[in-house]
Amino acid sequence: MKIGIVLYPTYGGSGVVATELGKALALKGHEIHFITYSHPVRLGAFTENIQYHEVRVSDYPLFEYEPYETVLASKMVDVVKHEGLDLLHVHYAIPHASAAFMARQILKSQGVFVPFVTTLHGTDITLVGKDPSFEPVITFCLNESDAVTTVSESLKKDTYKHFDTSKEIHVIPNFIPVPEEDNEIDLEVRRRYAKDDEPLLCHISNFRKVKRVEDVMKIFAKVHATKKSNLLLVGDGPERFKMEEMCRELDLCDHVKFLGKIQDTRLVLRIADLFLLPSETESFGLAALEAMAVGVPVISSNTGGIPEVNKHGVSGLLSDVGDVEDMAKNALEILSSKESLATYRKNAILTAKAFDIDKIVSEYELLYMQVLRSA
Ligand code: GMT
Repeated sequence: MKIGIVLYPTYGGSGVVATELGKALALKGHEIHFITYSHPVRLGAFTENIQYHEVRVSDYPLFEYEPYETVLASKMVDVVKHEGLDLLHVHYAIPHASAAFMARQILKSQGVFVPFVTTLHGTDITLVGKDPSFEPVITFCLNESDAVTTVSESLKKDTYKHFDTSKEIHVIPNFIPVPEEDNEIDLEVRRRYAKDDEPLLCHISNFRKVKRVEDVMKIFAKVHATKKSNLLLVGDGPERFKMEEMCRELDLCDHVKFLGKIQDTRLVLRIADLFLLPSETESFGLAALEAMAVGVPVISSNTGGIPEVNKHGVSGLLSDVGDVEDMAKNALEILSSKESLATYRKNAILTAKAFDIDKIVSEYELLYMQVLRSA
């Protein structure tokens, strides 16, 4: 198939999933065309079966706001026509699904039919989508999509709750390549951040409010007060400055490192003992799955789609949102002995295997074929 994938190219989970999906489909022989405004961070360069089409918005002085959606729709029309695409797959409802609708209508008027699949990732529905000013556009786009997918059962429920749609929603979860090689910890790298007998905790996110990064620091402070530990913080975003202040106020800076944005987060995860994800809401929690895949148990909140990924007492432990006391207690429980940590590590990998890339990518292929058959 020739597939156009429309995505946000930045560090967010939706962009990561869309890029990894495209790369996996390209490996299976499909021709993939990424359409977005800058080179997707996870794309890499010069890969067989992959082309990247940049959407460029001109900063004409008349425009106070650049009309990205319009330029994106025009780019989709162009790529579908000239590359002969069979299907468009848009990740994130706004503005990708509405631009896809417009592109499909323009192409129809020219005698070309191209269906589009919309994948909802979470914040497009749970945060942005709940802003009433977006509601009519999102509802319309869901109803007009040729197929809609969500990344968890929880997000599917939220979508039906917040939007007036009876459209069938297919749940296709996030995925991960689970490495076959053993997850031996690189002690030399680990020793840069922790002594051998000190636990190394880790959090990776875009430091937005929804991630409750202040809870990460609070949990860490409590764990550290009982058992000398260290914390690695990966990523950047609006809450980072506050976190740096908090770290100084709590006098934890000797044990906390802000690493900033790192492209291959597996390198950090592979030296960690625990992953912290205390989010306010999370449609899936790809970061938790990435940790589990390399054998890092997860201390998380029990909100949204997280319980579908992090299994309580198996791959980690879950608590109510904001209950940092319980999360710290849980962290100490997993770290209480080498045997306990080793069991959680092993079970985290086994749990992650249910989300193996090969299985999930086939689910998308089946859906594409179904859409093309009924088009
Ligand atoms: O919250 C983020 O990290 C970014 C956001 C996005 O849309 O890029 O992530 C959402 O999509 C991911 C991929 O499907 C999910 O794993 C995340 O749980 C989801 N984030 C939220 O729901 C807050």
